[in-house]
Amino acid sequence: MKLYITKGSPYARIARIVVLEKGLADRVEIISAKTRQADSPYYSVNPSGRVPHLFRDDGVGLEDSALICAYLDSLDGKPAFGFPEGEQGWETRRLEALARSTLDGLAVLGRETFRPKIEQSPTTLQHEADRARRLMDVWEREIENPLMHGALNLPQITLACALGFTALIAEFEWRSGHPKLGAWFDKISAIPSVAATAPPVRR
Ligand SMILES: N[C@@H](CCC(=O)N[C@@H](CS)C(=O)NCC(=O)O)C(=O)O
Repeated sequence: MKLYITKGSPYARIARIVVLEKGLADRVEIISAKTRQADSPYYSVNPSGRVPHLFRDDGVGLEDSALICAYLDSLDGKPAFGFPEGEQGWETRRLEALARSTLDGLAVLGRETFRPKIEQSPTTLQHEADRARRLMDVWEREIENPLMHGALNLPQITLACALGFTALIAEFEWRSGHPKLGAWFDKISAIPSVAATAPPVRR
């Protein structure tokens, strides 16, 4: 299988963590794609131009981190990153959706800050920074949920990738006022699959 990524993409990082956690590193070739570039050869692999994209052994291409993770997780017949039945399952889904919402907002904020200053929208920057700050306050409470601790799951991976992505956004600082979230992030960042996929530091 081939997994197309960029080193800085938090969505691709979610899939890369699952590759490592499921012991699939020998079966999945990681390929760096050129995204957001006119006429990139990557568009012939994935016309949407987005990462992650998984090319399965049977030639079928899958887009979207959640779908790719579900597929990779299913391969050994022992899914570890699905959603349990009942109340626990709804709680896991709720946290995963909240983490994904946080990531979606930070992805927009990051994308805006990476543009040349002259092209940046102050309105978008303000809107997304405000959203992200509100969500950091929510997570400072939610991080005490038992599901955010213990066996690694999709809410934890998604939130780790969202917070990890902020290392690329110089303008956004979230640690002050969020000591529990900061401590949680430091701990999860030390897990080998999370540490091995950290985004490159932006200079
Ligand atoms: N919902 C998708 C989002 C993927 C996504 O937005 N990826 C970004 C990188 S973080 C991308 O490939 N952007 C390239 C582009 O917009 O052309 C997922 O979960 O995989």
